[in-house]
Amino acid sequence: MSNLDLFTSAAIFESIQIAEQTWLLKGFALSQEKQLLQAITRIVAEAPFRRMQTPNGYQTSAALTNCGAMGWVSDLSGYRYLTTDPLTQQPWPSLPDVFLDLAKKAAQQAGFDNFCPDACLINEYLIGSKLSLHQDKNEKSFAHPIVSVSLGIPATFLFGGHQRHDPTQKIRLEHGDVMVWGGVDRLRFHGVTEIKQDSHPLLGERRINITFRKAD
Ligand code: MD3
Ligand code: FE
Repeated sequence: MSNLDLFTSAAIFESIQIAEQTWLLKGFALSQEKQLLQAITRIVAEAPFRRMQTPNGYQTSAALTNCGAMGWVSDLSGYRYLTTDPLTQQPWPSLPDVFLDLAKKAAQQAGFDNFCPDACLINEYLIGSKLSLHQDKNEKSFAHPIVSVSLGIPATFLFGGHQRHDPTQKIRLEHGDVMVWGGVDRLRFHGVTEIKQDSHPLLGERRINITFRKAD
């Protein structure tokens, strides 16, 4: 399929291969920005952004929420996926069609067919927020890829290796960018450096990252 006709005939993006099974799809989500932000507004009305306690007694730097069947949570006892929001005891808001559609198309574009995410973590970074180097390994199987969508002000993403102290590559993630990684790259260490002062016309002084996973 050409890069021109995934959403509308106007959608144009560049695919940059970062590693063997890691792709940066520049601007892939741009044509859906309004629908994505509308969906986030609805989700956050039901399940607000909140910082979470970490197992070592700190708080996450970013505020977060979830939609979909499984939601990623952190507290003093560890990290895990839950089917309900600990704040409300209610199921997480459902995964909007525009989210699922985008995640599937991005995965397919990067060579992962039939991606069927059941978890969608939404991170809200304010100026100064960061995410330390880590691996995503709370999912039952690492056979599925992960898709991440960046919105709002830019971030510097740290892309590492399979050991914490392996060298990292810095990648700028901008509004509308989508990253997809899986296979041999699924367990790479990664993080986000401190978000610098900036403002985005639609989101203000914020970055929102949406991460799709198959958790169960
Ligand atoms: C990992 N979020 O929530 S995802 C997370 O921007 C998380 O909010 C980040 O890491 C965020 O767990 C980054 C982007 C990403 C992109 C490519 C990767 C993570 C990757 C390639 C390999 C491993
Ligand atoms: Fe991660």
